[in-house]
Amino acid sequence: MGEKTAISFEFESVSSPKIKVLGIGGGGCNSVDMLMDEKISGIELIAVNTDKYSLERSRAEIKIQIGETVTRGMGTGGDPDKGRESAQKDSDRVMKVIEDTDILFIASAFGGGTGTGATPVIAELAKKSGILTIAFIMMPFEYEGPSVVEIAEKGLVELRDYVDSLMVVHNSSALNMELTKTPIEVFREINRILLNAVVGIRDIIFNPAYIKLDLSDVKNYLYGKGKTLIGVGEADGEKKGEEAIRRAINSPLLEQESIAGARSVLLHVTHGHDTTMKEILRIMEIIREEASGKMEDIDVNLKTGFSLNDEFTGKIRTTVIATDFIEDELGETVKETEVLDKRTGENLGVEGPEPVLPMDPAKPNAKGTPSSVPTIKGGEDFEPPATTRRKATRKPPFLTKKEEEEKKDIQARSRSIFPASFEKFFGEDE
Ligand SMILES: Nc1nc2c(ncn2[C@@H]2O[C@H](COP(=O)(O)OP(=O)(O)OP(=O)(O)O)[C@@H](O)[C@H]2O)c(=O)[nH]1
Ligand SMILES: [Mg+2]
Repeated sequence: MGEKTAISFEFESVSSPKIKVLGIGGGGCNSVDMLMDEKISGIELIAVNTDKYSLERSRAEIKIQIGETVTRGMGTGGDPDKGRESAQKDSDRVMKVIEDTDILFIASAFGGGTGTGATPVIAELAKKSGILTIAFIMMPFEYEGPSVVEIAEKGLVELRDYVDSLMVVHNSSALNMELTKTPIEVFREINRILLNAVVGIRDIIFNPAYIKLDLSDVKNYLYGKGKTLIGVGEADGEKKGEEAIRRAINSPLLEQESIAGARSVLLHVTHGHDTTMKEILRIMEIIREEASGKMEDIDVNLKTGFSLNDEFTGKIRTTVIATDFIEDELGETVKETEVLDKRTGENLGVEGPEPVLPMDPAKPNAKGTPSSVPTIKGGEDFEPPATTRRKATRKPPFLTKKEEEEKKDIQARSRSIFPASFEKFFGEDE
């Protein structure tokens, strides 16, 4: 008898991925409360606020009061500087709660002081410690007035540098829904986008699948990507595949309301035994059609996972993460606001979005989004005032040296990804 060889395996202890949702300020904490109502498992929910009394009412599992010495337990009264200072003062306590996180969703409503001021500070802390950070930002109703809207938009400019992925909802978009809904129902509808994103990502990572996507895939698709659409769609009936995917890739309340221009799509399909290959292929076809938008021959980097589940007989659920959006060329969603002469109150026309430039010029803007020039009444670029958000196809009127370099870099990378269509897409001059 030969000598017996004892083989022993040593495994590093691997803990399962941690997903947390952290709500900041009044609106952010409301979002967390609404998630508590859904009783979703596998997700830790945290509420952060300056306002001690509103925090006491929160149903979150973990509550962190920030800035006691700054606001003495009250809100900031709409002052983002106080929100920022409060987060800075208590950053250690926030870090302690999030340091073991793999994916952090930050929910915050902008326009007040706590959410707007504290969110960029906390996002920066999270991102710097290597946590995948996804922000879900709710922008104020337009009726709240230009100063609230301006605070919110400045906050968004600041935040962009500190998150991997950004989902923005304008509260005003929800007013296009039935106006018979109560304000709470409207907020719940908005929050459903966050709920779907959180549950969708959890399911991709944890649910059993015969072709499996995992935490690394989710991270690869979301790290440093900026604008993001995460959607879930479910349907039954004859066209269940087609309807499910259309529901997932259209999110009318999100600023990024469709996947047009997305170069990277992660798709997870959950189906029953009755789903055919034809239905699956139709789903892929729709993704490619919708992502390409008006452009032909542009390829989409599409990675897929599949779960077979008896409970899904007769229905299909699709979960989509769309990123790497090509902006401008396909028509960027821009917010245009009326410009009033501060002295006379005269309406001067409309201006485009706030220039998306880094707050600190020494710090690069992660997205390198070009700045815009306001169009002023009487000038060559005059357009009628727009009081509602609408789409516009815009080319950057000029680029800074840095933006020019970033553009060249993007073009070089794009040339290697889809060389055949490059000339057609970017023009022949590069
Ligand atoms: N979608 C949504 N928006 C909200 C909600 N609550 C407030 N908002 C919006 O968010 C903006 C900021 O409000 P809050 O979140 O209460 O402000 P805060 O961050 O607590 O700031 P301070 O109280 O000023 O310190 C408001 O102008 C509202 O438009 C909510 O539950 N859902
Ligand atoms: Mg508050």
